[in-house]
Amino acid sequence: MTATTDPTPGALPPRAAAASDTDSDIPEAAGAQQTAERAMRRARDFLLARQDAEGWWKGDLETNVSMDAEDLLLRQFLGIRDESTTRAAALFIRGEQREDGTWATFHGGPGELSATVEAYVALRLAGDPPDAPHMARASAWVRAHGGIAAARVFTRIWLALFGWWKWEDLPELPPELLYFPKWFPLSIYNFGCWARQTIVPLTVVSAKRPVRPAPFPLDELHTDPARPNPPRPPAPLHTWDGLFQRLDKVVRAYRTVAVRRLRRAALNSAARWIIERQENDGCWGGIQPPAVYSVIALHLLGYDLQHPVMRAGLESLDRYAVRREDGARMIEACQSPVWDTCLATIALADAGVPADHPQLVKAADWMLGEQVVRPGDWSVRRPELPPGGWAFEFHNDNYPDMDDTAEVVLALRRVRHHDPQRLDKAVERGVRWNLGMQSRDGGWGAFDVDNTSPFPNRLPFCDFGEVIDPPSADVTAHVVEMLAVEGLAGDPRTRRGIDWLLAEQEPDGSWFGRWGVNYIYGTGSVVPALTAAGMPAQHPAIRRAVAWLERVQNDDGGWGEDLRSYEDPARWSGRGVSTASQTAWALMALLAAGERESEAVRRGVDWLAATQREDGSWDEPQFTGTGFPWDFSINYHLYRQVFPLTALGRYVHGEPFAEKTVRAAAEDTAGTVAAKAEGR
Ligand code: R03
Repeated sequence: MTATTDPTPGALPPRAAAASDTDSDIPEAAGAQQTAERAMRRARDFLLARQDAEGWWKGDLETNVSMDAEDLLLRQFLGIRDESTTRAAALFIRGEQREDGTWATFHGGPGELSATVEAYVALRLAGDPPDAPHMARASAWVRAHGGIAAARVFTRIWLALFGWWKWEDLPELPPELLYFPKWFPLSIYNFGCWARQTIVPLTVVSAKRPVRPAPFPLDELHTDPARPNPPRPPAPLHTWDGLFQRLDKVVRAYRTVAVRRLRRAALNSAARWIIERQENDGCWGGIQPPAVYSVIALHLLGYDLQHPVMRAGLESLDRYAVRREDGARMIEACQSPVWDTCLATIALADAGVPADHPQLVKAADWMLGEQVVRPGDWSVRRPELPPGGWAFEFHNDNYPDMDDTAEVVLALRRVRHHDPQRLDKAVERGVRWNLGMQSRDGGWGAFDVDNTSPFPNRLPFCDFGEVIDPPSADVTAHVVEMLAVEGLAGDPRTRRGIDWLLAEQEPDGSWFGRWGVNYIYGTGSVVPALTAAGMPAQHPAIRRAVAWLERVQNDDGGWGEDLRSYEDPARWSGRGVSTASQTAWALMALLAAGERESEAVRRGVDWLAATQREDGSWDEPQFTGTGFPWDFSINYHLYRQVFPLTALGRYVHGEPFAEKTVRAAAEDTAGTVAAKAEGR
């Protein structure tokens, strides 16, 4: 990443520029305002210096070693694993192992069986001997925790590819699934888009059941090598699990008699479905798992590695690799340029960077070029809706999402662009798309409408992560905030979104965080949305949220929430070591709720200022992003920068769109919001 333009503090509005720009001018007993301004300026300059010349920002998207292990297993399967890639990946994987021999899926988390199995196998591919102390510790731990048999389905699929697990002991996933009509309970369009894109190629793998020669035995990961695939106890027939287990048996029986022509046609349909969805850069959906399985599936269907589809697919996989300073190679689950760029733009604007600053204009130009202007899978449920959303990644035209669309619109509105008509038109299309993607219940999911079927979760195959995409409080809040800023606070659709949010509030006053950890993220998203829509700070829902945030503030003045809040909310909701991004989310909610002069806000701002590094950034080893609650966590490396900058900026300069928000309340002629405020 390179800096394009030097930051121009001289061009800042009077309020920020009036403050001293050199640290030495600040007296010892600097007030909270000055402390915040100094921290804000340093954070702003750090961020400005990290914009790519093309206009985007992108922080590393750190997840866990399953990504790296599966990348090596894929290369092994295709016969293209090379020494230098293996060595660099192994360096990363070894560095992530903990004292007890395990790997976790987030910083400070407990050892996780499937990740540990996969990482162990990857290190064996790299040549680490099973009796080396670090390897022996890992395999002993795996055996003590149920061995391979207790690992998730995805892990056992990877092992089955090399004969380390039996295909017969995996759930069936027939390619005929593609023929289910879109109204059918198990239609692929009832799965979340990430699951859909993964399941379609896996139906091919499941039908072909390929086994490549194992490069070594793996007895040490079985609890009993003589009985490597112990049967799982069946669930009672009258339960959903029991029913779906029987269904699996039926599909298994069908496998032996599968109508040949039907099966061949289904496999061809799967290939076509996959190839139609390959992006311009060769990837699938901008995320790693579908790309990995699509390459395997097409290979099994006879596409050789030189075929253009395969070449592009493999090249796209290389782009998920990040080189670390020590030469280690880390695989990203996906890349976040659109998300990082809109959040950075908002943060810089909050920090007082002028709307016509060349770097903001450049960011806006880049975002405008990223708008998705063609239909994708979402149009299966909304065939009449014109396109106009934004996706999270560089290339993902099939799967724009409502979260990115809302935040990009909010970001574009903070920039004074030289072609305002172009910007207005893009915003208009984005708004229309988001409005058209509202779910029946009034909320918004991330990628699809009404993706709420209870059936996908029942499949024995689906034992990892989320497989549906129902509305969430964080996405709904971002959309509501955007609609309010667009002057649509009084629109009945916005109202239904607000009602949905109010109904979702937890008894303790917080909101659940689906895509960020956790109740602090949910609450930090919802409160600013409600106030932007004109809800007075005195509204009981907002008072309860404020009280909750004040109650969970740490003694050091910051906020933090451990990922265990997803497993054990009673103990961990709102609790954990203070982090920069979570402290910022809490502050964003409190500031929106009119708490600027409160003790809680002052202490939070002080915490941010005191923990800031010399270079204007923050350390944040904790994972504060969520891929799937508990199962898959993300450390977005720019979260530690953009959210504190927004919080400090709003502390120093006030809320964005403050006049608009007041107007939204005044124009609320129907009196809905005011009526709610009085508890009617
Ligand atoms: C922050 C808000 C923006 N937001 C989108 C953010 C998405 C980022 C994560 C995408 O990465 C993925 C990783 C995955 N893994 N496994 C799966 C997967 C999906 C996405 C997965 C899990 C179950 C099935 C299929 C795939 Br079934 C590691 C809205």
